Amino acid sequence: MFEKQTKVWLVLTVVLSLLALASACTKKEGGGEGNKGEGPATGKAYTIKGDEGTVSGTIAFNGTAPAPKKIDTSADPVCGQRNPNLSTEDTVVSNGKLANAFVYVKDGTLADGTKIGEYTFPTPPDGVTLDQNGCHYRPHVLGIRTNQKLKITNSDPTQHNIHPQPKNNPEWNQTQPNGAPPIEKTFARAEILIPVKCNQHPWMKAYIGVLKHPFFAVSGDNGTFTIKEVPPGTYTVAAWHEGGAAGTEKTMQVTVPAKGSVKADFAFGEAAAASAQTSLEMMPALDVPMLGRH
Ligand SMILES: [Cu+2]
Repeated sequence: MFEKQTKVWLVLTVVLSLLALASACTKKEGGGEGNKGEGPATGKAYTIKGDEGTVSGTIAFNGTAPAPKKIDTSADPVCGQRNPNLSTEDTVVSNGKLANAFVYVKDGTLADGTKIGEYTFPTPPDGVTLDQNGCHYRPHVLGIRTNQKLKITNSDPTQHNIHPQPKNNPEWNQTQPNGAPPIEKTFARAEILIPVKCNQHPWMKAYIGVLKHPFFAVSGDNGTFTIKEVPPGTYTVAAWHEGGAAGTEKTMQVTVPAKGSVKADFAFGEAAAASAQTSLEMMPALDVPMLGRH
């Protein structure tokens, strides 16, 4: 009787230890591992054919836009001196048009029948700059390619601590005193979108969209965007805007004609809220614990 009980406990202990081990592995790997095979590029190289087209449009904001709020910069008097009118930038609307929406080709098939994800596109040799200027990030939203250089500069007479919080890429944070050289980083995996904060100034916020292809744009102050050199084909175009836990994304199907252009107009705000869909890309990938995974 005693012996049988001991055996049961032994088996239970072993099973529980294995389960604990499995969940520890899962945690260490993070949520985004294995996400759609965003690793090294394996597809065929796309070459410009001269028949590429354009996707352009306007991002509208329906209803009353929230008024920008003045930011309390008392945590760092230098920021107050440098930028006395610093205010929130989460919803920048003028004349009913929304700035800082990230618009990109999410998926689709070229006229030659190849999925967009099967092609590779050369990484631009030039980097993209994210500047800390007046104690906010400029630009507020930016797009970059996988493995393209991100150059972070500090134009302020104070110290910043840039801290991107990705789900599919490694997280890091780095202090950058005034006068320090630019910090250069890359992101190996596509990710929509990486929130960036500053550990020094709690109000500072930026978003970085990382894509394997060059077909993305950010809406300007007049709400318009243009994505050029898009190969003819039928695509899902997505517009992402910050807000809520993981932003809001809207999608639509478009067909880009050879040497032609197509419109993709989106709307955010009140009237559009009902059809809003929360970005799935930003949610942690479902990860089932597996024994002996590594
Ligand atoms: Cu800062």
